[in-house]
Amino acid sequence: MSFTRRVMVATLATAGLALSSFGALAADKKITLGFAQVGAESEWRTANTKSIKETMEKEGINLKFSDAQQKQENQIKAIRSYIAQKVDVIAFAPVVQTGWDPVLKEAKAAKIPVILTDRNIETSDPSLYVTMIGSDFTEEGRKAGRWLLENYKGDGDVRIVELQGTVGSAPAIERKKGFDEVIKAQPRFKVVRSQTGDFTRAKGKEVMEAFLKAENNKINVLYAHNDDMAIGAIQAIEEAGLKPGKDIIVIGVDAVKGAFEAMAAGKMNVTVECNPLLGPQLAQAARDVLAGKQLPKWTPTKESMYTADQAAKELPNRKY
Ligand code: GZL
Repeated sequence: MSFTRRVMVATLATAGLALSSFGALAADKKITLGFAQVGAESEWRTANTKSIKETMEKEGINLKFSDAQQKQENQIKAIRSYIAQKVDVIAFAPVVQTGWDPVLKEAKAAKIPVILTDRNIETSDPSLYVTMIGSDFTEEGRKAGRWLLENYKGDGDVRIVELQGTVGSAPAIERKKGFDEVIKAQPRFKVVRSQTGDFTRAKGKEVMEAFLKAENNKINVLYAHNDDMAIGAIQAIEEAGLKPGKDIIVIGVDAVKGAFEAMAAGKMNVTVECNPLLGPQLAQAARDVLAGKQLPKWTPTKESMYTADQAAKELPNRKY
């Protein structure tokens, strides 16, 4: 082998060594992830936060965490602080769909990748985030609608009241869309009242009380965009002297423990699962994006649906 060729091979080998040691350094370097959580509004959110915190602890990822009390301005402030702290990756569950472009452009300018968890955003520039790890909320709404059409017992008009999630949030918009899309196939099923309960038990109870008064208790079905609002509404139904799960069919979403307890007590009929245990997928996505891997724009979560007859058996298996 000529001298020149030997020098070239040696140079490449050294460069290769440097690259792999640099690569090795990158792999060993402890990742710092800044997470801006929506709040602590529901059992689902509590389980989501627990999954993220426990996973990052287990995976040796340094987690900076903030709770925005369901306010977008607080999430934006938290993202800005993560940019200033030069974290390796930012993740957040957008409380509402719009208004994120300015702060995400700042993250892009700082060369910090952004991962969405749980909820999606509307943006003019999809390159502002790497992937969204979360559910298909429209399909969750369709599942609720299909269950109702297939299982409702009784003739004539079916008067439905709807407790919507947080105004402007992806789950509220999409769960409504999916449900309406399915029930329009049978016009006797009508949503007579629809209002936000902001995903909380307290608001769910308050709005259900108003629905019962306004409709003079003539309600056949409650469709709640999450179990917490359904559980609050169940209290209102009982205080009105009616039997939840019997006089008024109760449909929820999330499949949290509280829903299984209500179904086992005969007070709720069905819950559509929405998996909050996103920690492992988030840790994997953070590692992948920092290793330069291409990620799909949407990383779907796996989920099912549970009815009252399954509740008692399934309750001990529930992780959240
Ligand atoms: C759904 C999540 C929703 C839950 C609610 O992925 O965004 O927010 O359904 C929670 O319980 O408040």
